[in-house]
Amino acid sequence: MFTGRGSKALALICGAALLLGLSAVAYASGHNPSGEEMEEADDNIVSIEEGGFVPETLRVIEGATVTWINRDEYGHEITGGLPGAENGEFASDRIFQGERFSHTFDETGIYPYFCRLFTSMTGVVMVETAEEMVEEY
Ligand SMILES: [Cu+2]
Repeated sequence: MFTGRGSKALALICGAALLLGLSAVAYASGHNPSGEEMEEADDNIVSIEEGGFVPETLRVIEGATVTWINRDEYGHEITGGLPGAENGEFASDRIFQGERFSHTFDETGIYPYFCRLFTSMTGVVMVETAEEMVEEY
């Protein structure tokens, strides 16, 4: 909604910038605050709040199911890939306030995603082996 179809080139540039910044972001947000919200103690949750994904970068172990919960007042559509370059890895229908969407990541890798409705909304799921997860601590 913020980025029209005509802004494809800009979106691609933003996508490239996203990839470049990816590793830095990943390390910066590798530790999720936990324990404060007992209701959602599961680590494999991305909250949609105020037009953004929280956390923007989520690290999970291969085989994990990630669930996005829409705590925003607007509907959103989770879409694998970068804005302007959907990759078909996963895609939700429109999820409205209070609804959720889940996807299971069976293979390790870096999975960028964005919101098809508000393409400035981007996030990343990093799927790692148990060994890789341990190495960071
Ligand atoms: Cu959205």
